[in-house]
Amino acid sequence: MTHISHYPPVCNALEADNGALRDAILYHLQYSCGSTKKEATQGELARAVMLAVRDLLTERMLATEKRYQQHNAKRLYYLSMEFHLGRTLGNVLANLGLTTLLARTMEELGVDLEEIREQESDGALGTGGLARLAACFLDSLATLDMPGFGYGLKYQFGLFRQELVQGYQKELPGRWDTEHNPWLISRPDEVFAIPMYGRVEPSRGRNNRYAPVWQDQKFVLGIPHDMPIAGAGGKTVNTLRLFSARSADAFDIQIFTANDYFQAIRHQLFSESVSKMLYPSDVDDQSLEMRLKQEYFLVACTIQDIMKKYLKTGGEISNFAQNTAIQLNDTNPALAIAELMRCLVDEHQLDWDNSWDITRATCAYTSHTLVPEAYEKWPVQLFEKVLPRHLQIIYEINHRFLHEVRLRYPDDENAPTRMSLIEETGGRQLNMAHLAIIGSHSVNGVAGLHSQLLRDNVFPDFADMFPERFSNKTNGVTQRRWLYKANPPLANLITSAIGNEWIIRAETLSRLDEFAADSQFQKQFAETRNHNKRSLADHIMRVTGLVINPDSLFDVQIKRVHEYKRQLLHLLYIIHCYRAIIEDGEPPQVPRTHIFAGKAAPGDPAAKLIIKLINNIGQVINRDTRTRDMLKVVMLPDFGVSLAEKIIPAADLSEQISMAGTEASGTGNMKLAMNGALTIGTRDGSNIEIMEEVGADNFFTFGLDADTIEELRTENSYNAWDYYADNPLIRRAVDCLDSDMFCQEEPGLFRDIFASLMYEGDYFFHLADLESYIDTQQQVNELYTHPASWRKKAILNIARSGKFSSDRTVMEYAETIWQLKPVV
Ligand code: Z16
Repeated sequence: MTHISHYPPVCNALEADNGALRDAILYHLQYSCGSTKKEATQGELARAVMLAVRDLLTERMLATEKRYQQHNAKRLYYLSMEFHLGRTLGNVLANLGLTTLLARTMEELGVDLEEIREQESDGALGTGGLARLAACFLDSLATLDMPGFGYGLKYQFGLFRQELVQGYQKELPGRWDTEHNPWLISRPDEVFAIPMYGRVEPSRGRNNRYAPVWQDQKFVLGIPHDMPIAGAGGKTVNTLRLFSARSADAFDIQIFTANDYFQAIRHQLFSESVSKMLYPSDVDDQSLEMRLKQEYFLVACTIQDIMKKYLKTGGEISNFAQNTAIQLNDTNPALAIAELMRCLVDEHQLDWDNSWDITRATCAYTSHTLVPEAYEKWPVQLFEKVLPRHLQIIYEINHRFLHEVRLRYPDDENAPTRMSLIEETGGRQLNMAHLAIIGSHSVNGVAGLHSQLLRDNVFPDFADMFPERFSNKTNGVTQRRWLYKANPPLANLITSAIGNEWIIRAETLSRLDEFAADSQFQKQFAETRNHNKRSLADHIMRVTGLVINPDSLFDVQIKRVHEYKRQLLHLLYIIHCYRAIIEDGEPPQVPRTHIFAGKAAPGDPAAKLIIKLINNIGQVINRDTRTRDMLKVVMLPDFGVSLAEKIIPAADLSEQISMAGTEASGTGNMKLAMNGALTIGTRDGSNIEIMEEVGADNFFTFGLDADTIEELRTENSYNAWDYYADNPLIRRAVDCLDSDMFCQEEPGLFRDIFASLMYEGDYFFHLADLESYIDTQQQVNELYTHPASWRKKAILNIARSGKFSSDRTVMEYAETIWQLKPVV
């Protein structure tokens, strides 16, 4: 099914002459770092290594571009405000097949490669799954030899680094060095000038054509920086292009010297703030304006860049859509639709209808959420101030669209109000999802259930009017980072059993099916797991000082902390177990270590309090001698790609317990299943599909389904007190939050959580699902006491996880949305 033919990698040529890599490293140590082998710091060595590896990528990147031009290939631009790359070195080495060679080279140089790799910090230009998905897609696109390019922003400060201070989340600047990042190739000569603010003058242009002129703008300059993205085998190297903002004045000596010097510097600060940091969206007006500028900046730089490249290679505007696909990652880059219209109508003097056809044929939109607040809306007033011309264009789009709506639904007088781009209730606002749907030829969700809910509940009017636009593309993750690179012991075992084809064809993992019950294979599988669990135990010891039992069941919940993901449900279960031990003298059947990791949004006090609760429960339980080796609770700080790569290979149980109907897809669930963890999960997001693939026997599911919850909600018939009254075990667990059992030093600290459950309607149905969850956890314990049965199911999870490769996802997008073909 996949198109890749060249694995193992082409650059094994280097093997023949391993002096070349060493020489390149020494060269960069001297000429790029200005150092010597004797004097070099670890940081300089790491930089020299990365630059030497980058040279290999640069050659391939240029060759790839040449190949694309020769084929006049259609290109995909993946627009995203966020990309979560993690570390790059290990991934490049894995994809190029250079890990062993570099290890040997470093040994010759007397340097520990592991230490070098630890020098690199995570490229965390994003918050959650959406950002990591984008990075997985880039890996798959390159592996599939497809001309697909990421477009994003080079934030000076990406996602914050998380520390835990007295159990509270503390936010610190991230460590990814964007100024001197060895992977990035800066291109200051390809600068783009981006207009903002100003006003629009109606005027008559050529041929007496109405030609509005946007003038008196402020300009911000966009500078591209390219990150090479190497696919498996290393034949194709695409790029992720990140823009940074610069002041226009800095380039204009005139302004700088003639006018007020300090005024000029102030303007510089104003401009550069555009890519300063990943602005949170849930915030005050000033940040809102920054966020709008930032989203526009990405979109405008990208469209200019695409156009310039397209015209330079001889493309005709009328064929633009045949040669270009733009994928909008959530609503953040939806402004691309208005900007492309502006570019075609204002700058290329194309007529409206043609421009609109081109725009729609080019753009496609992915929604990643069911959380209503995540759908962006811009106050019209703010929008008009920053982007006056775009507002006009959006009015015109809306005017024409509502005309169609009236023709189509003559008897439904509210249809135009419901579907308008401009919401009139609660202050006038632009609805960016509506713009994204109207201006695209494709709208997709990220898992089967999610796509269905989008059609039925979120955008029913649009699904009725444009049924052919809506589709599903279930997410996937790259097995190269998440299994091959993250879990070498297991990867080697798999390869020894079924060969290495799975690295580029994940569906061949199914060959493992026949090994699932094989006692020899099971034994080897158990060894890899033990090894990984011991490494994680060591890491936990180093980071937290806590000694955990590596033979206990590792029960893992790692993801953003948010009420809908229900870390609280997991905690209520832990409290339940704790009280069973200390009050009922009932030790659990199997010892467990509960491992949490995740960040809360800085502006989300409820999520932050949950983090504190995890830590406090850990404090109390871990030091209570009555629980001894049976129960431990760990929270590891600073969740991100690198930490996930440590935890996932060691996980026995994967917690995917969001309230059904809230998690669009989830992708951590896929990574964990692919590494042989069993899932305990609700029927939500892609859990449903994982269960279908691996088989209900090999998956623990519990809780109410999305339909039932929706029903209870509309009927208003759910009452947490019923569950509290009916089940003394539930009451005993929940009551702890009203008491000071876990907050002796800060009495009353968790009463708000109790109140949200008991007095504020338990919006996420914790109590409704708790009993079913506890019962299912009991089945987990049961199974864990039968290691052979457990291992068999774990191996079957790996064997049947092929569907969840992002290679499959990307091929689906390529075939049905982008019309994108491999170029070899
Ligand atoms: C995000 O990470 C996601 C959705 C969203 O609107 C914004 C952000 Cl930052 C996540 C979804 O929550 C998750 O279910 C999904 O798997 C992921 O996007 C990738 O599609």
